[in-house]
Amino acid sequence: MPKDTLTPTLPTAARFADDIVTHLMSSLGKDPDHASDNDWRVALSLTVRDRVVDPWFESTRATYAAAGKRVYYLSLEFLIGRLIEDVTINLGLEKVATKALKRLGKDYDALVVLEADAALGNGGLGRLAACFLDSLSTLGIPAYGYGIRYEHGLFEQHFRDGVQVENAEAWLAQRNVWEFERPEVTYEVGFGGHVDYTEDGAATWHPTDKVIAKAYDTPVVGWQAKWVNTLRLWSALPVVNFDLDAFNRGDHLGASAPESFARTLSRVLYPDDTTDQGKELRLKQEYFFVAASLRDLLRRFQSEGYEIETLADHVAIQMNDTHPALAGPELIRLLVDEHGVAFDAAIDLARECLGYTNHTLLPEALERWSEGLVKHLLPRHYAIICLLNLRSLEATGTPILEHGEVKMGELSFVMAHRVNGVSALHTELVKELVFHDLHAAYPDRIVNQTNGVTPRRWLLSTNAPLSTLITKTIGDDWVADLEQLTALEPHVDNAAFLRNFDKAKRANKVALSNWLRDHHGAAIDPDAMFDIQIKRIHEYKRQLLNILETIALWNDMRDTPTATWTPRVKIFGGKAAPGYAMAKSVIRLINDVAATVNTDPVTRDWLQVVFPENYNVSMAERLIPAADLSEQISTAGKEASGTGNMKLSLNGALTIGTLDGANVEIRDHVGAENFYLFGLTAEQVRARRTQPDYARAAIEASPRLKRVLGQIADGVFSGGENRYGDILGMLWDHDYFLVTPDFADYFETQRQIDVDYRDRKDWTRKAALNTARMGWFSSDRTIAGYASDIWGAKSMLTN
Ligand code: 26Q
Repeated sequence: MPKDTLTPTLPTAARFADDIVTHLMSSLGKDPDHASDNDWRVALSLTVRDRVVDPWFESTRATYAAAGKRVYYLSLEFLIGRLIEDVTINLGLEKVATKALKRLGKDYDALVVLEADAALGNGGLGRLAACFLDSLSTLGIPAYGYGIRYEHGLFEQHFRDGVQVENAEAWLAQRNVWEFERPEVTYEVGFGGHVDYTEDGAATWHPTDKVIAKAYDTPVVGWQAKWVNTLRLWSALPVVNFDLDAFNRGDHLGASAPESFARTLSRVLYPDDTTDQGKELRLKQEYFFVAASLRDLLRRFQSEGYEIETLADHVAIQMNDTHPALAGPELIRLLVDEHGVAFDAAIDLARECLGYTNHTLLPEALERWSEGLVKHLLPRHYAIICLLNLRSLEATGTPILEHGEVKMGELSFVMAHRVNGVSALHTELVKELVFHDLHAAYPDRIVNQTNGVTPRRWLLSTNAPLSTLITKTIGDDWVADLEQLTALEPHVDNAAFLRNFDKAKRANKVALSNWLRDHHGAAIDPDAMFDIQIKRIHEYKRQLLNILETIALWNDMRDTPTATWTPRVKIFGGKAAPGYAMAKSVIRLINDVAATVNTDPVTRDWLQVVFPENYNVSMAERLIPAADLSEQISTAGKEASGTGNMKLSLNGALTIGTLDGANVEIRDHVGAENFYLFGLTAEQVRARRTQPDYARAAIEASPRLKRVLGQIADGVFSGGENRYGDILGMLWDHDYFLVTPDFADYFETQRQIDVDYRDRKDWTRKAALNTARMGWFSSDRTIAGYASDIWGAKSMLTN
């Protein structure tokens, strides 16, 4: 059992500074007189990293000694962002590092921002995986994250004349100091070929194409380094590096062909694009990382000498959406073909090990792969899936194979002993809409685990002014026990506390204003309301509703400039999938509106629209602490949970939102009077869709909205050009996501917010109550729920 001695004793600043210089010289080969800031950043990171290895080894030893259960979180995405501040703060080294660098004439804050984001994810699902790793370590649950070490993370977004253009991201262009290459941990992964069956039915798969998976480990440090887990990412390598025969024949390019073929597998993260599914390389990536991860965890299991029948006592595997769904068939294959387990016993054993988390209600987003492709690439798995399909038809009447496709949701469902939704509402809708028949057959399988966010990153490390105030007020136990924030509640009627809360928010707004000025050329007033919508650009998330309301507000301001207007800055952040034309149109419209509105002499002191390019985790860390208003305005029934909604409310933003995803539970926790609700409910949305011409009716009923649509058509924001026929056609004709029916209520609610924001004291009180009541949304609570209800995993920490 690890002891508190794990918590390393802090070095002095002098000692720490010496260590940094030593690393600069010995590890980087740089003379301090000629080192760049980036060199200093690497030296600092290595010095911090030195203090991770002891508790890391200690955790690994304790896990082997305890013979308990390990959790394996399989995810194609880990949206980590930067690690340096996270690791430093968890080790308690922030003050020491800052002082040490000061002695060396360097600024900690200026150095840490030089680390490239690890953008190995698209959005919520990937960031959730990163928060979960943090909480698994903080709770001391032995766990591994398994994924792909993409050479290129999510594309970089630029705006060219307001239009999104994409560039390849290249985080590994700089040295990744947090990973350890494991050249000795490699597995062969096969594709294609054929299957031989013996007379007694035993199968042998003979794949034709093979690649090597090589492990890279990143330590995941929990709070106060009491526990450290591992994120193991796989990189693809060729089995033969180089075709010497081809080279000797004079075919110099062909000699490198095996190399480039294999490396393609871990080359790039696929952008979440529902319009562009079924890419063969994506399926190969899914199998590649599942195969390597399962082989690795089975090797670890066997090294401890257990009987294969006890696998589920030692191993819990969580599938993050259907992306790792091949884990079911692959585990069955390994159990049957390599460990001699009988087929039906193997299904049951695999199911005991596996859990599946669903993250979407959009039918078009549920993964399906053509049977032909699966059969061609993975003939043995295809045969297993066919058997699972028969079993499922017998037991439930629900097929896994349909219309020539493998339905990955159904496959995941039948292969998991628990299927979970990510908010209370989402879980009910999953039961009703996504897996109706399977749920009827297995009524206990679907459970809810509402998402959460790690307070270490999303409050402690990114919001120093507020964290300091909280700790001064209630002590610092909240960092690993977020529900202690309720102790703030009595203080919300204390004028001095409210002043300090407001000061913290104001400091964050000033910092953001300065950053937006320096990096995005935006001039904004820190005393204006900061109204923020940050998330992937998608029709169901309705950035369009927000920008239409912005135009309507601008019109009202110009119509009545003598009225009292509450100054607002509308801030947008987010990327559209490269192939998602409608989402890209919305981006262009927002940028066009910004260009028109921001320079209007009548309104520019009251209304600004800012859309900084390339929204990512590091940008979120700047925006979230500075928000007054959080936009969570998805069409009810479409956002599975949301997690940005939690981060913003935790940091003292009020929410304007629909009854969707976790908004419902956030509102229950913070109180209806501290949350701005508007819009149709999920049930009303479904009813409305059955009414003929509901969009046209809504537009005709709202002169404000009709005027806005007319202005867009007239080219008011596009130099007279009718640029947005796609958006306008969509809104008038079908408006599947009900932007038009929700517009009027949204507009009115925003005007109430204008009024309420002017009562600074009462607004701050509501903001403080949001912070005080959001403790339940810690990912520590979420992970404790998964551990008890799904994994049967225990904490290794005594206190
Ligand atoms: C699928 C096939 C091919 C290529 C890409 C994909 C793909 C990749 C990423 C599909 C979906 C995603 C990501 C989905 C996602 O982030 N969902 C969000 O998950 C969050 C965590 O549970 C929720 O809070 C959000 O509501 C949900 O939208």
